[in-house]
Amino acid sequence: MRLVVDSDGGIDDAAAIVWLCGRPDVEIAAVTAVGGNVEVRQAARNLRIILEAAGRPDVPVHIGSDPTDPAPHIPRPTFIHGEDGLGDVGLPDPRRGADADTPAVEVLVREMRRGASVLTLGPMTNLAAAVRADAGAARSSRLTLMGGSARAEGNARPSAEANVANDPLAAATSLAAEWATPPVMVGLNVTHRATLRETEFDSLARRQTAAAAFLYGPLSFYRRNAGTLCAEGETPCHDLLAAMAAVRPDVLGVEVLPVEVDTGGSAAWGQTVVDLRQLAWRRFSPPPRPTPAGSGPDGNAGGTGAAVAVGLTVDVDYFRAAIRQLAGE
Ligand SMILES: [Ca+2]
Repeated sequence: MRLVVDSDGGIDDAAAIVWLCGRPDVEIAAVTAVGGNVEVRQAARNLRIILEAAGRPDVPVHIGSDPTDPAPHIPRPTFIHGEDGLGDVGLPDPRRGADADTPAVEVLVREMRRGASVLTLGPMTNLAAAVRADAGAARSSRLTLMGGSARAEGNARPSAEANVANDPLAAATSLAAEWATPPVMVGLNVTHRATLRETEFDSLARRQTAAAAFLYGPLSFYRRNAGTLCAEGETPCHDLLAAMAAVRPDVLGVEVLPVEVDTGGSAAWGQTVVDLRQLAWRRFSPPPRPTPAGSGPDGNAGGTGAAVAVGLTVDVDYFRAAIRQLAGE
């Protein structure tokens, strides 16, 4: 498959991109940088470092934007990704001097038109700009995103995941676009279950492969604080699971459900509101459906969000085995 990866250059982004570079069935057409964990230029620098470490310095990195739409204030997550976005382990500058000239949005539109799939691993600012620039481009493309949650849980805010919380309007715009198939949402409800344990860290620590040697330092930094919302002793690697879902759809069990993003200024600002009621209603024929949004007798919305393939279950064994394989086991 041909893929454009839009990333904010963090530690789990690094794991995702290194894994993708090792897949013979994936052609990475381009990587586009977005601001999120770090400012966009630092994200682009990190992405060049990651691609060089993965043996793919030829993949172009295109600069996009930092989020600009109204969003809740979220401090930079330096306690998760470090000051430099890659765990402050002293990685040398990339050997390749500059980023590619073409802006990220132009590349996204071009590649979507050509039928490439899109994988977003950061705020969806670049993608929303691409959708606004060319509303028809998404029709030829498929989207997998790391973001949101099927349930009201968050990491950047009580009920908002960081990528969506950093630019809720961009997420809403991107999900509502007309894609070839419903976008695949890889949210915290699945990424908090597909985790690295002591066993996977032990595999990486042996540094038997270039991938393990590169990822072990940053992931060890990440491990200190990234797993506070997971089971004890477990560390998520959100973007890696999203990358796997883009290439190996059966790693997730999905249901197509209406999803709306809270783009207002409320306590739930940045939450992905997934209408899980539909799962229960599907047992009935015909399913009971409230009247359109907000007008039902109980005042509840009718589930009028974008149709999204929401990841609800995850093949945790495949995820962990893939990490150990990356580490040469
Ligand atoms: Ca990311």
